[in-house]
Amino acid sequence: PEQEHQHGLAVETARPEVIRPPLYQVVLLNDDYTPMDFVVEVLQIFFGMNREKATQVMLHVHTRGKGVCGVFTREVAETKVTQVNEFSRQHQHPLLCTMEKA
Ligand code: TYC
Repeated sequence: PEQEHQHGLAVETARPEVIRPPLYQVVLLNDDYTPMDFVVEVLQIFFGMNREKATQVMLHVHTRGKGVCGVFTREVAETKVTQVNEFSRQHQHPLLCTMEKA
């Protein structure tokens, strides 16, 4: 009852509905073998980061064990994870990318 009618009756007012899809964090995991330069490349290629930002995120993952590369809808996040993991395997690196509900 957001609006009172002149005759005292409560009238429901329709409001435009905003539907927010569930979001997922794409997460990069640290390992002991993947070269730092390769991780920086991955972050630039697949997450559109510049070299400076990619280096920051790589160092965060290196020191903290994992880090968020970006937040996306489910299908986009799934595609990023698959692309990063396939790219890493193609280059014989064990780098792992996963997703978590935000
Ligand atoms: N720990 C790796 C090294 O010392 C670098 C690295 C950073 C690996 C981030 C994975 O997601 C990663 N070469």
